[in-house]
Amino acid sequence: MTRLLSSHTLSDLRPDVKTFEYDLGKLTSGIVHIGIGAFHRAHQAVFTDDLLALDPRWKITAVSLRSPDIRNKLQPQDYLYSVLERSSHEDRVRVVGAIDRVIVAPECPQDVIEALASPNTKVVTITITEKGYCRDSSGEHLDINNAAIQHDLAHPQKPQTFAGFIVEACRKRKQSGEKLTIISCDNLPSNGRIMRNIVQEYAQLVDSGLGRWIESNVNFCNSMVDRIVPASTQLDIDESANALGLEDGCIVITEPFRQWVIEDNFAAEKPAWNKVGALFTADVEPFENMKLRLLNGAHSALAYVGFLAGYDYIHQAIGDEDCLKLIKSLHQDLLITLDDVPDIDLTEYSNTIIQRFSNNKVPYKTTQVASDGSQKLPQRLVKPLLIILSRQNRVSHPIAFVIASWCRYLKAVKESGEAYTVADPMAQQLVAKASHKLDNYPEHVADILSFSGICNSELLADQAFVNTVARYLEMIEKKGIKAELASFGSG
Ligand code: CS2
Repeated sequence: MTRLLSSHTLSDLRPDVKTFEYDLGKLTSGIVHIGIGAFHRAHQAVFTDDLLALDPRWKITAVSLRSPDIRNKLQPQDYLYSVLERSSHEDRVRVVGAIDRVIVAPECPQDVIEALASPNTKVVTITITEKGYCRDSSGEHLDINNAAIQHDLAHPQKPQTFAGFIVEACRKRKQSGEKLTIISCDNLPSNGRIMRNIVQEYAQLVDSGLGRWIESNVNFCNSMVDRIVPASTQLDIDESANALGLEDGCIVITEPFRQWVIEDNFAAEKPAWNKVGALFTADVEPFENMKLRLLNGAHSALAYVGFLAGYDYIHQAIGDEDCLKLIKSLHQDLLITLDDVPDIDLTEYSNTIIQRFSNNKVPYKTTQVASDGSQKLPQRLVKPLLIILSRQNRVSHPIAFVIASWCRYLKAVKESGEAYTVADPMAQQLVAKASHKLDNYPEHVADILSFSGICNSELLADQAFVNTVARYLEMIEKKGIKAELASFGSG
């Protein structure tokens, strides 16, 4: 039987597996990461693993805000795991030793507060997904009616949200006077600025003096993160032994590409991630907009359209000529909305994204990208649609087509009649609205879009926009998505 990856079995690794270039015993923790999913393990933890070879002070104390699964798998492996980078011509595998331990927040919330409050912790990184920010409908501020926020206000010593944890930790940091830097790594524009709003607004509700301390002592950095990392499957785990020579219950499969652009706004010490491939810059916004629209916007498009057209994976969807045509036309429109980005040719960037989506060695489920549409679509596609509307006084057809596909997707039934689950914080209500047959398509579309909050009232008052989405939805329902997609752009 294959042995389990751990610090005692490293000598069993296949010779081509890259291992860490530092002494595991000599590392100290300097970072707390909240949200230890596959993305963190393949992204920030890999940058940090490279950095540890140059500077041993930055081992990561990871926190899972919900499930104990990853901790249960990593603990018997001494928190070691592997990252398998796959492209059409090559597989490369490495073992990462950057994680010190994993705290499961619901089991011991005080340990999370202690880790965040520790003077050794200089930097906190977060990947808590769009919905983890607990934003209100403006997308920028705290939703005080959010159930988890209400819980934290009532039980400050047993928080569930990032804001709840960080504010309690800052109460302790205030005593030691230790400054802190928080880096947001979620797919939101100005993610650090939004998190600062959320934390400040929450702190004001709890203790305004503490709020003032946070304002002067905690810095929030925007950051743009990029790497395609599908959720790991049991098959990946079963096959880990082939790549490693050892079994790894936490292996992550990813593409070779990775990018991290971080706002250079640190409160105190700064891990030198720039020495291992990250970019520090004064202004992350152009990078964020580029990535959120050209990559994530196109990803969402392929997720809804591709899924409805019968594709389980993104690489299958982009392999369909008509989907590809739609994505190219979407990219043309999205490019209009972007400013220049330092040292990046945006057309070349768009082409690279199509190649990355085509990587069938890193199969990414359309349903994974399709999740949480109400949280993702505003920044990925609605914002650019608004920019095109104001600059060129026209509705972007590829974006309208994708929004119509999302409305169709929300019905939770395939064209074949087979049912599926829609994952979204508003799933129940959205599915009910999308399934409720209205004869008048424009009214139906306006009903879904206004309830979901993805469009503001000004956009909903734009009849040309609502009618365009409504016409696409009607055609998708009457002709079927494949036929409507085939005729897209020809009329
Ligand atoms: C994807 C992203 O699931 C999704 O919504 O669009 O996770 C995407 O794979 C990453 O942002 C790539 O960096």
